[in-house]
Amino acid sequence: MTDAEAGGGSRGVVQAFRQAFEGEQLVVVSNREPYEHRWGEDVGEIRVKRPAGGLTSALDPLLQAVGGVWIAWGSGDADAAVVDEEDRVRVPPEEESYTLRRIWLDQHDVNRYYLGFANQFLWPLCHYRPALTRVRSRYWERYRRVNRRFADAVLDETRGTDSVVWFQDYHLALAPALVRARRPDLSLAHFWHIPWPPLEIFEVSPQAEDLLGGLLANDLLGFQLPSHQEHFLHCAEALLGVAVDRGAGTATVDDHVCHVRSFPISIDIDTFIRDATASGAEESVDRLRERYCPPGGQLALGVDRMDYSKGLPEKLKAFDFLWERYPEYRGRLTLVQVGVPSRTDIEAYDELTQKVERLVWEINDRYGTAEWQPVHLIKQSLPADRLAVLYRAADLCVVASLRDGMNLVAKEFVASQVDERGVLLLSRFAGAAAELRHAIQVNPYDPEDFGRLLRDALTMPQEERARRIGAMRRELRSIYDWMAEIFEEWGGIRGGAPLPDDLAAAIPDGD
Ligand code: GDG
Repeated sequence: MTDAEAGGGSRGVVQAFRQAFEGEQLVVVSNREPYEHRWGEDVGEIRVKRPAGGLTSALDPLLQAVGGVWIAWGSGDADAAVVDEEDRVRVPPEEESYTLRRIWLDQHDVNRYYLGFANQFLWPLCHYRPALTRVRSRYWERYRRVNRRFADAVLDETRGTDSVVWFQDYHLALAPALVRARRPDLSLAHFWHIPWPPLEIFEVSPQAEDLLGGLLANDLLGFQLPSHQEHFLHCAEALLGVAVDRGAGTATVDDHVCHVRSFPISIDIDTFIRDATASGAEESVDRLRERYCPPGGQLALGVDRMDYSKGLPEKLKAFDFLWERYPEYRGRLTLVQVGVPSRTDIEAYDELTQKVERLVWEINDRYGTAEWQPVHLIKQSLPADRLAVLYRAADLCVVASLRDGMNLVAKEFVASQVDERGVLLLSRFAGAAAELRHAIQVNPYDPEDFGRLLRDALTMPQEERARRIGAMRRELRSIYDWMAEIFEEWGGIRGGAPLPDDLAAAIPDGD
């Protein structure tokens, strides 16, 4: 990729979609919605909050171009005020081009389906942390019920139409089977954004069979990496006894074939380059470096949700080791760590935040001086354009995930490094490590080696920095390539046989 080439990415996706599914309605199903309506400060004023995440903002232009329906949780406080009697609203507000169908969650749903089963069971399990899972029958019961609600909305929105349905992520593992049981003619695909763990971890799940059955109802099931794909096939084979063909990447239950593939997700490269080079960006880079970077020194950057999968304490311990073992970096290297608060109602996240704050305080107390503060912890979400400038300004970007499906931060840093002088230190346990081969790979569990690799990065000559980051920038693929690839694959295998009775029966009824 070159800066000039990056552009108009969504056009190719629209084409890929039309080629695969001409004349069919696209239905996207995700937990989070692309537009949120919120009450403003003036009486009766309603504001629209725009797509925030990378995937949401990449899918939105596709839906705008091809029309269709997006089904998601109506999480905004004014969402209910703008929908029609079918819970639908046309979006985007200024140029209505597709339908957003909202699902309502009450406080119990949020606590048990979202914070409970999805984020205190599936999330830790899929990040290889079974000890952090919390098994509660009320979580599971509500997860089933909410999945049933999403499935019912899909059935509503596809009635009398030829549609293809694309589910996103771990919140919706049961919905595909619930849909297929009633509409075997629909073509279903699902992308699982987080890792799929090995059998020895997944089998901890009391609901292993139901979860597998739910996902096997898809025609196409996508994971980030071949290893996640293999783990899933192994689980399906061992726990459900389904016929698996590894060469073909399929799991067959009677006459239904689920194609299991890997599609490493990426970012909208164009947007990051645009923000990193916008007018005033260079001045912002200078200001940021002046503020955080000691004169003649270097600036290290971390950007993570405050999540135990991201290895924040491990990262801090590696910096601690560096400043302790190589005192010449005291006063010459500053770490700016953006730690966006996340899932704050969950105890494990609260504990992590406290641990990170304590470590930062200790490090700053140990090495800080009147003129220099070693670590700046920014506990808030920054505007996206500011993030791109920060990526551009950094000498090092450090990703220490203990386990990560992909890690988009690593790719965003690479894209935003338009001056090609930054070094990426990337955990070997992040999915992105498979593609970003020119990063310095680190093992976050080994703080001493990690610390030494930080020092290697700090002493790396500019020529080598440019060679590494330049190679990664050229190889970086965009999220639009990822989507186009999924549509091509999906179009190639489309068609659906009825879900076998035993698999349909394995899925418990919701309400
Ligand atoms: C899951 C999987 C997979 C962070 N701080 C700010 C901000 N961010 C944005 C980043 C990036 C996103 O959040 C984080 O994405 P990651 O990929 O790093 O991690 P998860 O949130 O855990 O995502 C992961 C991903 O799904 C996609 O499939 O890669 O493995 O865990 O885009 O830029 N954005 C803004 N301000 C911030 O302060 N605007």
